[in-house]
Amino acid sequence: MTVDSVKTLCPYCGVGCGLEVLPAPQAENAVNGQGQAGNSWKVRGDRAHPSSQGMVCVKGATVAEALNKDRLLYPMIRESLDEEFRRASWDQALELITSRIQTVRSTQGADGVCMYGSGQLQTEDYYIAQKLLKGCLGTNNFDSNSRLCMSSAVAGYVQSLGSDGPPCCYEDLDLTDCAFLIGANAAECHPILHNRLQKHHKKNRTVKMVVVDPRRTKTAEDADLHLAIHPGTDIDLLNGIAHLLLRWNCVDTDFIANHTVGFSDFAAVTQHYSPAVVSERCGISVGDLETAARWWADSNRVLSLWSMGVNQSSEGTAKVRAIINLHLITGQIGKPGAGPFSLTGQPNAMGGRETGGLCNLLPGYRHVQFPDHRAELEQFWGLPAGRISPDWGRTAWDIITGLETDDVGLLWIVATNPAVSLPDLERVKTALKRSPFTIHQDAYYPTETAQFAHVLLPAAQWGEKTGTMTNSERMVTLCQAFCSPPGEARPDWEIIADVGCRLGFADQFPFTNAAEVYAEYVQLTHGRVCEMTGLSHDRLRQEGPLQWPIPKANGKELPPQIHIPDSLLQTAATAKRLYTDHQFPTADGRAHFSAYHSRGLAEPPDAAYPFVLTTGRLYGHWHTQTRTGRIEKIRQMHPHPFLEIHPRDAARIGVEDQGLVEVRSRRGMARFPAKITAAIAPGTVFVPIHWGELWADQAEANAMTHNQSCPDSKQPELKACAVQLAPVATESTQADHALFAKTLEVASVSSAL
Ligand SMILES: Nc1nc2c(c(=O)[nH]1)N[C@H]1C(S)=C(S)[C@@H](COP(=O)(O)OP(=O)(O)OC[C@H]3O[C@@H](n4cnc5c(=O)[nH]c(N)nc54)[C@H](O)[C@@H]3O)O[C@H]1N2
Ligand SMILES: Nc1nc2c(c(=O)[nH]1)N[C@H]1C(S)=C(S)[C@@H](COP(=O)(O)OP(=O)(O)OC[C@H]3O[C@@H](n4cnc5c(=O)[nH]c(N)nc54)[C@H](O)[C@@H]3O)O[C@H]1N2
Ligand code: SF4
Ligand SMILES: [Mo]
Repeated sequence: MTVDSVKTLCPYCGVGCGLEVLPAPQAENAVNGQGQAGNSWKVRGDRAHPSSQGMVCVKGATVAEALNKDRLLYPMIRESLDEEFRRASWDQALELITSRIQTVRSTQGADGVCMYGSGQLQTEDYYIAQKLLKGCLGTNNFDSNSRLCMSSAVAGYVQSLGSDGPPCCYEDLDLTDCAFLIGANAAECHPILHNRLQKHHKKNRTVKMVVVDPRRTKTAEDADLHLAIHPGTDIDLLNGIAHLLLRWNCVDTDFIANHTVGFSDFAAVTQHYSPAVVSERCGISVGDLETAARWWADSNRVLSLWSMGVNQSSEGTAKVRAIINLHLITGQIGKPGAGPFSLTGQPNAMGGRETGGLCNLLPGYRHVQFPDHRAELEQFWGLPAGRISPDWGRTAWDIITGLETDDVGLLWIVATNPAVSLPDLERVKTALKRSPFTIHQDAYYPTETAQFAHVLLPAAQWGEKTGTMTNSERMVTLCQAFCSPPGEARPDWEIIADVGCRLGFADQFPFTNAAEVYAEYVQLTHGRVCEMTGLSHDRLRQEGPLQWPIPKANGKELPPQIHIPDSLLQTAATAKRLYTDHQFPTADGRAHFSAYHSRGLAEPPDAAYPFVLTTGRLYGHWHTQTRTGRIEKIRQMHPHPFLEIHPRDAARIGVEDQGLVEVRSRRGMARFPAKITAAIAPGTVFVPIHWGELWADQAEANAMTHNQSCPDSKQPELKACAVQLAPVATESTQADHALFAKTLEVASVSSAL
C-alpha cells in the first residue's frame, strides 16, 4: 500500500496529537538495518487536528523510525520455557490456543482464562476482547495496564460524579485563571498539552499555575508555586485547602445546596486539617499552603490536572475524590476553564474505559455488578441470560496471585510488557514462570515478557492497521493504516475474533474489517455518558477527529461540530464540556462529596528502610522502550538510568555524583548511577521506569515496588515504597556506565527469528 499523506494519531501519550505521515524521499527508502526491505516515513504534526493543531513532541516526531526494527514477524510456539521458539503457521498457533482454552474451560471453568491488555490497543481491539472474554466465555478476567494507570480516576469520577469521563477539554487550558497540577509532570509526559498551558500562562500574567509534586520537575519549574509535599500527603494538602476555603467562606453555597450531597460530612473532616497540621504533614510552609488556597478562592476558573502522582496510590480513589471535593465546594465544574481533569496516560486509555476494558467494567461505561447492564449486553450480543458474571474478574495483580495458586490456566497478554511494568517484579516473574500457558501478542521481539511465553503472536501496530482511539479530552481520531504489517503480523482484533470463531462463536464475530467492529460497538454507547452513536470510521475519515458525546439524531447524524467564536463560548461549552447544566448522572442527579482522612503511604519509611523511592517517566522514553529504545536520537537523550538524590542524602550515604548506588527494598534491589540534585527533597529518591532487563542490568524500578493497592480502584501504589541505599564501590564511573549500555546487543537478537 502506498499513499501520499495519511492522517493518524500519535500512538504514545494521551494528549493524542494528530499526525500526518508521508513516504520519505526515495533515497531514504533504502534497506533498513535489519536487512528487511522497509519503507521510511516522514511524520509531521497534523495542523487540522483540533487537539494539537500541528504540534508534536520528540516521541511523535520519531515514531516511524521504530516501525521496521526488531519486529516479531511470525507466530512462534514452544512447549516449555526452556525450549527455543519455533516458527508456526497462524492456523497451528490459533488451533493450539483454542484447544488450550477449551481444556481450561472444561477442567477449571472459564475463570481459568485471563487476558491482560493495554491502553495502547485500539477501541476495536478492546471491544472484541470484551465480547470474547466477558460475553462469549463468561469470564470477567479481562484487565488492562490501565489498572496501573487510570483505574483510580475512573473510580473517583464514578463515585463522585456518577460516571467516568473527564468533564473538561483542552480549550480549558487557554481559559483558566488557575491551573492546579497535582501528581503530573506534564512538561515531560504530556508535553504538547503543557506547551499550550504555558502559552496561556505566559501571555496572561494574572493566570496562576500551581504544581504539587515531591520533586521539582520541569513542570514545577514553570509554576508560580511549587508545593513539594512529602510523597503520599496529597489528601492532607487537599483537605487543608478546603479547610481554608471554608474558614474564609470562599465557597459556592448555591452550588453546594442545589447540586451536591454529603457536604456536612466533608466539612466535618476538613476541620481536622488546620494549616499547622497540614504544613507539618506535607512538609510545606503555612504561607505556601495559604497562597494555594487563596488562588483557589480568588480565581473565577480553576482547572485541576492530575496524573500518576495521584492515581498510583493505595488511596488513589480517595485522592481523586479529594480533588473533586475542591471543585464541588467552589462550583468549579461544567464551565469553561474549570473542572477536575484527569490526564490519561496512554493514547487509548479513554477508549479502553469506554469499551469496558477493566475487569469490573462492560462496554458503554457499564459495570459488571449491575444486573440491567449485564442483561443489556447479553441481549445485544445474542447470548443466554446470565452468561456475564456479576463479579469482578481478576485485576492485573490478581492474575499474578492466580498463577501462584494455579487458578489461572491460561494467560493471554496483549500490548503490554508486565515483566517490566508490574510491581514486585521478582514475585511477578516467579509467577509467570509457573504459568501453564502464556501467550504474548506484541509487535516487537525480544521483549522482557516474551521469555515467559509459550506462544508469541505478531501484532500489526500503529500505521499498519486502521482503528480509533480517544484522547484525554474525549476526542476520537481515526488512526489510519499507511503501510502493510511486516511478515505475517495481524491486527489485534482480528486475532482475537479468529480465536472466537474457532471456539464456536462465529455468529458473534462476523466482522470483515475494523469499521464494522466500530459500527457495532458505538450502538452500545447509546444513552450513555460516552454517547458516540453519531460516529463511524467513514465520518471520522471525512470530517476528522470528533469529540463525544456525539449522538445520532433520529437515525440522522448530527451536523459536525463547528468552531464557535469566543463570544458564543457558552454555546461551545455545552458541546465540549460535560455537566454544564450541573446535572450529574447519579441516582439523585447530584454530585457526591467524599469525606476521607488521609491514611498515608502503605509502606512508610522506617529505620531499616529510611528512604521513600518514587518512580516516573522521562521526556523521550516511552515505558519499556520497545520503540523508543530503538530510536537513536532518544537513546542519546536518555542514555542510561539514574537515581535522583538530594545532596544531603548523598553526603550521608557517601556517594558522589555518577557513583553507583544500590537501592534495596523488602522485595528486591537495583543499582543506579547517582544524579545528585536539590530538585528532590531529602528523604525521597526517584528512578525512571524505562529500563527493564533487556536495556540495563539490575535497573528495574519495579524490582523494589510493592503491590499494595487502593481498596476501591485496586490500583497499586507504584509511586512509593520504602528503600535503603548504599554506595557500590567501583573502579570508575565510566565502568558503571558500561553496565547500562545493553541496547546494541539487544538490537541484534531478533535476527534469530
Ligand atoms: N515521555 C513520556 N510520556 C508519557 C509516558 C511515558 O512513558 N513517557 N507514559 C504515559 C503514561 S501511560 C502515563 S500514565 C503518563 C504519566 O504521566 P505523569 O503522571 O505526569 O508521570 P509520572 O512521571 O509517572 O509521575 C508524575 C509525578 O508524580 C510525582 N509523584 C510521586 N509521588 C507523588 C505523590 O505522592 N503526590 C504527588 N502529588 N505527586 C507524586 C512524581 O514525582 C512525578 O513527577 O504519562 C504518559 N506520557
Ligand atoms: N514503578 C512504576 N511502574 C509503572 C508505572 C510507574 O509510574 N511506576 N506506570 C504504570 C503505567 S501508568 C503504565 S501505563 C504501564 C505501562 O507499561 P507497559 O504497558 O508494560 O509498557 P509498554 O512499554 O508501553 O508496553 C506496551 C507493549 O505493547 C507493544 N505494542 C505496541 N503497539 C502494539 C499493538 O498495536 N499491538 C500489540 N499487540 N502490541 C503492541 C509494545 O511493543 C510493548 O511491548 O506501566 C506501569 N508501571
Ligand atoms: S505530546 Fe504525546 S501525543 Fe503528542 S506527540 Fe508527544 S507523545 Fe505524541
Ligand atoms: Mo499509564
